[in-house]
Formats: sequence, structure tokens, C-alpha cells
Amino acid sequence: MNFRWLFVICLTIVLLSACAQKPKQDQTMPGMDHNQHNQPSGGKESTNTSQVQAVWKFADSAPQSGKDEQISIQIQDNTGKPIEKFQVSHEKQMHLIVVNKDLSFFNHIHPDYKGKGLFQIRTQFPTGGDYKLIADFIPEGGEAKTESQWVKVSGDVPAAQPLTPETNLTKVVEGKEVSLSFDQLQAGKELTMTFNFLDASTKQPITNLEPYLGAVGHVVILSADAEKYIHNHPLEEKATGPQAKFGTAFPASGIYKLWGQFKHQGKTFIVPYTIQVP
Ligand SMILES: [Cu+2]
Repeated sequence: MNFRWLFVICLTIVLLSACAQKPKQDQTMPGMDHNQHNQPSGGKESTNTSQVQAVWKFADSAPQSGKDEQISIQIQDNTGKPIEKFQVSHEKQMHLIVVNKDLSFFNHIHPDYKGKGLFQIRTQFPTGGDYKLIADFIPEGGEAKTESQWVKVSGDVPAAQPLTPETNLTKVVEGKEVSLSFDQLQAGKELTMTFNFLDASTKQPITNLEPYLGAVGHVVILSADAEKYIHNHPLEEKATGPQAKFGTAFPASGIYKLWGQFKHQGKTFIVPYTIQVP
């Protein structure tokens, strides 16, 4: 396994505790990370990310659908002391993914950093129901961290849409024919997933994808119950199409939903897929 693979997978499968692919010797060294070029020299102030926690607050004690709601996310250590410094990752200090329980709604937004560990954003939930908020961030000198929170939003709750795995992974989105393929698809295996882009009307390959948040694309993957979360970045971040390749690994077999986010001709677009991982 080459180092780049190890790095990409460990950086992205942030939910898996202690990073399943991590070399054994790292696990006994709190705060150490294979991402060592990011360690401050001397390193004794390095953040032990196992003690990093997020405290979630809503300006409205009962958030409502269709209304601007302010979300505050306070990042602190287990003694309540704010974590003050964050590494910029893909142009942002925090990435926040919002999904509803049946995964029919997906949003990827970026809270503002207010200092002293506090991030804030205003957003809207389209309907009532349960939503999961997932924050991705990297405390300076620490490793990538994911903190999540379920929130109940009041308002009409539409009937849950069942997640049905798709067998045809080619679809047209915003005038682009997008095909998703895997070199192998099996739980627990390192695999490459490839998105291929054609102009839907001319069938010509699209070779001028634009960087979106510093990479040709971003992929977020959630298990059907929204418990397993993976955020992938491209193997070649500077690619421009017609292919965008991502390395990933599905932790267990089951149904997953994934969302690829790309940018073309100044416009970002999202390509969702529901897949069955054997
Ligand atoms: Cu983001």
C-alpha cells in the first residue's frame, strides 16, 4: 500500500475510530498523526483530537422548517477549553454537511469562524423531521475530526423515501452525462471510484471541469442509517475531466448514498447515487 493511499484513506474515513487503516504504532501516541508535516515543531502543544468535542447550539430552541436558523458549533477540549486554531482544508476551516434522515436532502455549507473555537452559520431546513449535522475540521497540529449531531426540526414531515440502490450508475445532471464506476466494489477494500463526464447532448468528453474548493471534486458518502460518514477528495486534485477519481473504502457492506460535487462553467452541481456495497 503506498503512502498516498494510506494518507488519503486515513484522512477521509474520519468517522472510523482511531482510523482503521492507521499504522499500529500511531495509535498509542495521542495527538500524533501521519499528517506529520502539519505538526508544529516541538509538538508539545499538539492537540489530542480524541479529546476534542463539539457543543451544538441553536438560536431557536426548536428549529423550524423554512426559516433561517442559526447554528453555533463550539469546539473545545474535554475540560471545556476552546480549541482556537484550525487548519484550512480545501479552502475552509470547517465543512458542515446537513442531511435529513432518509438522505433525500443534502447540503454542504461552511460556517464562519468567530474565534475562540466558535463557528456559526445560518441555514434553512426545507421540511420538518430529523436532520444530521456533520462537521469536518482539523484542529491545528491534530488530525482530521468529525463531530455530528442529530436535530429535530418542527414543520411538516414528508413520508420517508426508501433508499433504493441504483443499478444503472449513468445519469444526466445539468446537461452532463455522469457515469460512476468502481474498480472493485466490496466492503473493507481500498477501491477507486471514477466519475466520468460527457456533454449530454454531444456525448463529447468534458475536459474543463473547474476546481471547486480547491479540488476537481468532493465526494461525501453516508451509510443508509447516516452513521458511517466518509468525505473523499480526488486522487488527482488538479484533474479537469473527463474523469475524476477518488480513493475510498466502505467500512461494511450495505446501502450507501453518495454525493459528488463538481463545478463546470462557473456552476457547481451535485450528483447523487445510492449504491449497494457487497
Ligand atoms: Cu466544504
